[in-house]
Amino acid sequence: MPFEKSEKIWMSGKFVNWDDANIHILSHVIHYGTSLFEGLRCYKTKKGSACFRLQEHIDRLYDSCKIYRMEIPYAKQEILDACLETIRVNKMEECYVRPVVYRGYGDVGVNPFNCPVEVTIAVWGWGQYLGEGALDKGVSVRVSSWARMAPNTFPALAKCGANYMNSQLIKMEAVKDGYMEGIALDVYGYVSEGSGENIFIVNDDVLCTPPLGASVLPGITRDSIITLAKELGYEVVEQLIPREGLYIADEVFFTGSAAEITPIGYIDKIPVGDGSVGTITKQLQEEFFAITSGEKEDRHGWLTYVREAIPA
Ligand code: PPE
Repeated sequence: MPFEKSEKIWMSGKFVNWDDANIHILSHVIHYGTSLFEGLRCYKTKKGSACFRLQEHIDRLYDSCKIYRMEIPYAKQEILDACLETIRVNKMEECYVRPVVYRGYGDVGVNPFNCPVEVTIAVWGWGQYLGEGALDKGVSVRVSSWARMAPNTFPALAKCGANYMNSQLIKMEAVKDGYMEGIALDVYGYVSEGSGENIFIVNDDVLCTPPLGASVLPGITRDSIITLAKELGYEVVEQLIPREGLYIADEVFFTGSAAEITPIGYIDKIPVGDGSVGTITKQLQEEFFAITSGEKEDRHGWLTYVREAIPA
């Protein structure tokens, strides 16, 4: 999935040119994976550009940092405003927003406490995360031979850069084998999540997604889909899913800020249903995009306008 550069990146309070947004090679983050980050989308709506669930993403960023004993040297509102300002400065109508908090240059060795906590925010144009056409046609995936991290090792509730070494193993294996993505199981063999997405299965009109204890990121899109599905009258359960449950589900789909609602057509070459996009998946996709595009009322207050919302 190609991306489109923007002009300026916010680095610790200042805008610098995209090509000059550098850090010291001895920054703690380079050696030990000390970064906590977020990713969210800003959508073009009829009332102007708006970020989807910006507040919740910033809240999760602070939670991730709390787990790793990192104090962000800015108030939440300052980071939130800086995200909006970065979109405005880059004149983006629609983009992906990536705030990152990391330990910079100060000391060597594992102990992070003498390395400063730095914050940066970049925005770029990003198309469909799992390939052109993924949202309409669905993707073919494999169950990974790599497990997601075990409880009490790498905290799954923290969106830490280091966790993405595990994600990379899952992704690389899938790509090398000709799949768009991998589904990881947890260390007990239950379904966990994709390398960068949460997962849902649908059976007899009931949605099921792994609970937070199954080494998943507490996805904000996951939460949005749980809310929307319940509003549409579906039952939603958070339950452990055995691997084989994937093969016999009526529908399976991924959720994520980047992946949005991506249907899964095949798992290990076995068709999900008949391999085409499921009706409930489609219905949830439509509901989700009706809100992100501003076509339907933002009844949950999920949109933060980049500028003043244009009155209807
Ligand atoms: N699990 C993982 C491991 C994950 O990385 C993401 C988001 C999710 C679940 C879904 O969370 P949420 O975005 O809050 O619904 N992955 C981000 C990074 C993707 C990347 O390649 O970078 C994203 O979707 O922005």
